[in-house]
Amino acid sequence: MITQNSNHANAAAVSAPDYDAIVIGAGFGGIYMLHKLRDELGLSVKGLEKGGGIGGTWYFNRYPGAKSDTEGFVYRYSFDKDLLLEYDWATRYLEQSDILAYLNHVVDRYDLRRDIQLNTEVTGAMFDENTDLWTITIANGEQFTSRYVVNGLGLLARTNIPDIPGLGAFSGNLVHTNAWPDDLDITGKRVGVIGTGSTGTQFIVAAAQMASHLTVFQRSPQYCVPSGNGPVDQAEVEQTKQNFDAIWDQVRNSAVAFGFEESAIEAASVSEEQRNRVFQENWDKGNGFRFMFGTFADIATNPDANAAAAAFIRSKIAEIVKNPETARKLTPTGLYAKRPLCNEGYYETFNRQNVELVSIKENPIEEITPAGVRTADGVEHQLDVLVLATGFDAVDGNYRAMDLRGRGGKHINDHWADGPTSYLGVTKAGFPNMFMILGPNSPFTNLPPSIEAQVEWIGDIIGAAERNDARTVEPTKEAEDGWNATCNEIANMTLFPKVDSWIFGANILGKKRSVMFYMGGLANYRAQLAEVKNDGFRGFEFDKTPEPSFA
Ligand code: FAD
Ligand code: NA7
Repeated sequence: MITQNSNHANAAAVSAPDYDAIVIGAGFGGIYMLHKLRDELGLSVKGLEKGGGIGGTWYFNRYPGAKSDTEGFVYRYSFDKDLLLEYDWATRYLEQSDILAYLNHVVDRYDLRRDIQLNTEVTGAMFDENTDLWTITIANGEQFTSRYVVNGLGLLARTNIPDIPGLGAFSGNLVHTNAWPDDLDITGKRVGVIGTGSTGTQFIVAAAQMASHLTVFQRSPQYCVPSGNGPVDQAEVEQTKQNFDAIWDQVRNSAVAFGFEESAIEAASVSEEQRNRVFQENWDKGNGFRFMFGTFADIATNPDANAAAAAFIRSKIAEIVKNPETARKLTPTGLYAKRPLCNEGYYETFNRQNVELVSIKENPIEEITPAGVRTADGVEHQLDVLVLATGFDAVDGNYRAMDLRGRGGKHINDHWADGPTSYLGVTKAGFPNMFMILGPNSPFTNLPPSIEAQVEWIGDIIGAAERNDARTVEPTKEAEDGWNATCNEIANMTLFPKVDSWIFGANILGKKRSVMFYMGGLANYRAQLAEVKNDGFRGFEFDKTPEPSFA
């Protein structure tokens, strides 16, 4: 609803802003946002990116084995049919280098590079209530002003370095997977890895084939299913391209947006034999999200259905892993309710002679020494390279790292003392003209389709503000509270909150556990966005007080 806000500050003469909009981050989100605002809305836009290249996740995560675990045909943009049709793929899953090349292609195709400033970390963003402008401060102290700011900071982009005694003492190469140096070759080296999440499991499979010896320091065992990766021939690529309209229609109207039909059948509605047949079929097809959401409708919500899926995976571990003690350590016992993983031969990797598994729950790491890792049993595991696959301060990590202040100079940390919140995952009360791509309580899906939904909606609301000469647009606190209540309610209907993982911020020491995703699925999310827009942007206030006279 467009309203007059009588509390507006004065209409003093101020300098014209440097840009209409500043977009922070040049990953999937920031790239499309820049294109949308500059080329479709005609705004002057500056992109600021911390990294030395574009690509976000796919610029930084260059560890051996890094790839998408969404199938390649839906791990891409769909907003431009020509772009969709002109870019091929050769494997079922895209390697990091493929995705980085694709994103560079997109940036060049729309001539975006000239408006992206690389090697530029934003350290502060402050809203000035007198001018209704944002002041963006970068690491060298330089400042830019803009009317709008869009944060495409990434939800898995703030590195989590664990606090392990002696970490700084290691004399070999210590590296986090999110900052893998191009010149680090682990071939023939003694490698240790801490962490067995999505990243760690990918790395382990690849590194085992390169390292002379690989020591895996596992805190929690993982449920992992095959990915079914392999080559895709050109005929299949062409056929998929011909079906793109239907494919993207299905993706946008699905829950997890992974390009397969989600099951509508409850696990208990079929016999145990039928259930295991369905699990086996999906195990053979491959893909973690398919196994969790394509087998039965209630794996993520019903403890019995979940237990059946977990038992099936456990039986596979027992079948695959030859050493019973290694199999025992690798076997999870709890709920199957972290982000579902898939890989090419994860459990098989532990049958290799050069791979050793250390369960650090049973035999904790005492300290990192110059030569390697010393565990409680007194063994010093000698290493040339120690890899931290310890994940991310997910979702709000990069927001809190900035000096981000909205109305009244109030810091984002003060707004988010009880955990990060938003309205619709894209806006925040008290932060006028500020938008977020994959902000807190955004959909839990294959992410490019959710990113597209958000970028397009942010474009719509900025377009509405521009057409109505609104100087500011921001959500009400009530609207934000309502959205967060919805997200809490939906998350609590699932089993995910019952397990510690980054999805709820449980992986970071001292971080308050909270709901950080909308788990109602992409179709419902898109419907919510459309409804809010069609209802005159319900829950938003547009401030139309007169413009200051720009000097
Ligand atoms: P990012 O790609 O994270 O980009 C954010 C950018 O913002 C970064 O370049 C960062 O440097 C920049 N930035 C942050 N703060 C600042 C600042 N203060 N100043 C300047 N720049 C800043 N998702 C899937 O859907 N499917 C997958 O298979 C999948 N696989 C993944 C595998 C790995 C190893 C990782 C880490 C993530 C994976 N993801 C996957 C999630 C992935 O992050 C998203 O799919 C997508 O790439 C996010 O794009 P983005 O633009 O939102 O964020
Ligand atoms: P995750 O999924 O958070 O995994 C991190 C792993 O590191 C996990 O196995 C953790 O064990 C382990 N970890 C974290 N801190 C420690 C310490 N202090 N000591 C030992 N082990 C530790 O991050 P990923 O990068 O794998 O994946 C994140 C997302 O990125 C993923 O879902 C994809 O979307 C891409 P834990 O399980 O907490 O016991």
